[in-house]
Amino acid sequence: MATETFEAQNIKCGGCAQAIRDGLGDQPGVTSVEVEIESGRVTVSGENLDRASLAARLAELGYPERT
Ligand SMILES: [Cu+2]
Repeated sequence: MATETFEAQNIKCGGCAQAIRDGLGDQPGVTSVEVEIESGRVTVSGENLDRASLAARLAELGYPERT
């Protein structure tokens, strides 16, 4: 089991967290997604995770990584 952590922008509420759980949860290898609303931290767990494509998906959902 591996994890990838992202510091994302624009996470404001439970709806955002749910959109991220849904939007990343169906990506290849992903088994769980945790979202901390206050910090904007997103932790993805799974096998053979592709960090770049997860980051791209997060951005596509409207929550790009902080630069
Ligand atoms: Cu929201």
